[in-house]
Amino acid sequence: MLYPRENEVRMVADLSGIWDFKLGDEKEPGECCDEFWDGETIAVPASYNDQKDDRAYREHYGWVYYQRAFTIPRCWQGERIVLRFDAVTHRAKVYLDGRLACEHKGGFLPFEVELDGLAAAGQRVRLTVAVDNQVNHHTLPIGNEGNMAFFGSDNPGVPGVEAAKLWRKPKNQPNFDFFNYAGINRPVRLYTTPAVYVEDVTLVPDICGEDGLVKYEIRIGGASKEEKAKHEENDGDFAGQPLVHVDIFDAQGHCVAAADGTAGEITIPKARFWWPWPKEPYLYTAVIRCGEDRYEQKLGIRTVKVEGTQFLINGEPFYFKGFGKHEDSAFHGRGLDQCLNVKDVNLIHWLNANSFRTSHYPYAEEMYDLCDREGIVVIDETPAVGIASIEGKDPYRTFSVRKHHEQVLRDLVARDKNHPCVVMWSMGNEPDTEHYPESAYEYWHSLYELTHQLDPANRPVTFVCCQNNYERDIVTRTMDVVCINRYYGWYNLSGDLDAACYGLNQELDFWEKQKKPVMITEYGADAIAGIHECVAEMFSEEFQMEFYMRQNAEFDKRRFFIGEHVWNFADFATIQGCMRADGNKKGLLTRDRRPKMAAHYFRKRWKELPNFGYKK
Ligand code: GCB
Repeated sequence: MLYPRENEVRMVADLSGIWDFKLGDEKEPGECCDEFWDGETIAVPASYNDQKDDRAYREHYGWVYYQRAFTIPRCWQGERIVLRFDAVTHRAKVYLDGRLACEHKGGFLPFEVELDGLAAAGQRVRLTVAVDNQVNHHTLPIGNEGNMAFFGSDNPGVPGVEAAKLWRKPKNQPNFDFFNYAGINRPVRLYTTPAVYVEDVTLVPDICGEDGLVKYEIRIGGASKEEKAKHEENDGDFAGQPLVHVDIFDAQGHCVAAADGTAGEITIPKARFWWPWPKEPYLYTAVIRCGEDRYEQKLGIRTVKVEGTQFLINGEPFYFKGFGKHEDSAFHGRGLDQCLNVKDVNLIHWLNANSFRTSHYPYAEEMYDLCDREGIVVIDETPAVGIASIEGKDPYRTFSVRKHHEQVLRDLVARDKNHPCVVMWSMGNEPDTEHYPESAYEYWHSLYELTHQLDPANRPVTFVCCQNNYERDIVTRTMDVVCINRYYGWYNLSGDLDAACYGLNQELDFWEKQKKPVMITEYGADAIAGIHECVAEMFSEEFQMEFYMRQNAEFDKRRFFIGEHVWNFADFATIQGCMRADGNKKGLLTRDRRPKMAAHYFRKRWKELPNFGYKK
C-alpha cells in the first residue's frame, strides 16, 4: 500500500490532534458509534495508556472509542477521497456518521477506505473509531487466555491462588515482553487521487557493472477493464496521454532515465549506489505519471544476497552491528514520535552501529524513510511473537493465527518492498521450534516459501529463534540466515560468564557445521543505570559491559558469524511482574536515551569493526 504523498495533484489532510475519547469494555462496539458524545481528551497519534494517570487507562482491557469530526474541502469535488490509518492497535472498526466504513485486524500495518458513497466533498462527517486491545490465541502478537501470567508461574495448584485467578476480572496476559500499548498509534489522514490513479509501485533494483537496473511494475486503479483494453490497443494512449510514464531523477533533480508502460526495465547509466552509513546511501526518485495522476517513490540501487556463510550487500560481505529496538517512549507509548526517531537514528550513528531489527512488529513507515535516507540497514519483522508452547501443548494447534500471519506477511511486504534499507524479512520472534519440531517445520518453512514468493526483490527470509535445544530444532537451520537469541549468563548460567562462554562455544561449534551465515539477534543483561560495582554482578552497568565483552570475544573468532544485535537499544516498558523493575533494563541506553557504560564500550568496538569485509 502506497504511503500518502502530497504533490500538485494529490492532497493530504492530517487528522492528528486532540480527539474525544471513551473507555469501553469487552463488548463489541454498540450505539456510541451512532452519535456525538463529549469524551475525555486524547492525543492522536499516540497510545492512550500513559496519557492519563489512571489505572483504568494503563490496564484497560477491551474496546475504547475515539471520535472527531472533519469536513471534506469542497474543492476536493471530483477527486477520489481515501481515509487512511497507518496503524490502529490491535483491531479497529471505523464508523462515518454511524455507518461502519471498514474494519481491520492487526495493530502495526496500514489500512484504508475509499469514501466514495460514504461521504462527499463539502460534507462534515462524524468519525468514530472503535479500537480493541485484546490479545489472545487468535491475534499477533499472541496473548494467553484463561488468566495465565507471562512472568512468574502464579504458583499453580495453590488453592487460594487458583481461586483468585478465577475470581479476578479478565485482563490482557501478553505472551510477550513489551507493554501492550494500544490505540491510534500512527497518523490518520485523508488523501485524494484523480479517478484513475497509481495504485501500487514496485521497483526492484539491480547492479550491472557501473549501471543500475530497475525492474518496475505499476498497478493502476480506477480504470475500467474496457479502458485498459483500449489503452493496450492504442499502444499506450489513455485519455489522450500515455497510460504510465516513469522518470528517474537523481538527487539534484536531473532526469537520468525514463520509460513508458506499466512494466519494464530501466537502466541508470553510471549509477550511484545505496550503501550503509558511513558510505553514501544514495537515493534516486522515481516519478510515476498515469493520466492525471503523479506519484513519487524514492529508490536506492543496491543488491542483497546470501552466499555461503556471507550476507552480501552490493556484492560485499556485510557485518551487522546494532540492536533489537522497540517503538517505546514516555507518554507516547508506542505512538509515532518523529523527534524520537530522528534522535534514535542519530544515536545509532553515534554508537557506530549500522543496523537494527524492528523487533517485534513492523514500525511506522516514517522510520523506514529515515533509514533509507541515513543508510541504516533494517531487518523487518512481523508481530508474530509468542507462538510458544502453553501447558506443554503444540502451539501450532493451540493458536489459530496461520491465515492472519499470511495476511500480515502479504501486507508487510507490500508496504515495505521498495525500501533499500530493508535487507531481510523476519517472519517472527522466538516461536517454539523444539517441542513440536515437525509442526514447527510445517508452519515456518511454508511461510518462508510464501515470503520468498511475495517479495518481488526476493530478499533473504528468516525468523528469530529462541534459546532452545538447537539439535532438536529442524527448521531454524533451513532459514537463509540463522538468527539466534541467546541469554547465556543471564537467564541461564546466571552471572557466571566463564560458564556462559563455554556454553556459547558449544553451541557455536554446532552452528559452524551447518554451513550457514549465523548472527545473534538478541543477547544482553539488565543493567539499572547508576548501579556500579568493583566486582561486577548482575544488574550493574559493569556486569552488562563485561557480559558483552566476553561474548563478543567469542564471536570474533568465528568466520561464519555475520553480526551482533544487542538486546536492546534502550530500556523499555513491559507489563509489571516479578522479573521486571520498571520495565526491561537491557538497553544500552536508558529509556530517555542516556548512555550506560556498555554504550561507550560498543561505540568504540563498532568504530573499529568495518561494515564490510570483517569476516572474509
Ligand atoms: C527475549 C525476547 C524479548 C525479551 C527478551 C528479554 O528473548 O525476544 O522480547 O524482551 O528476551 O529481555 O527477556
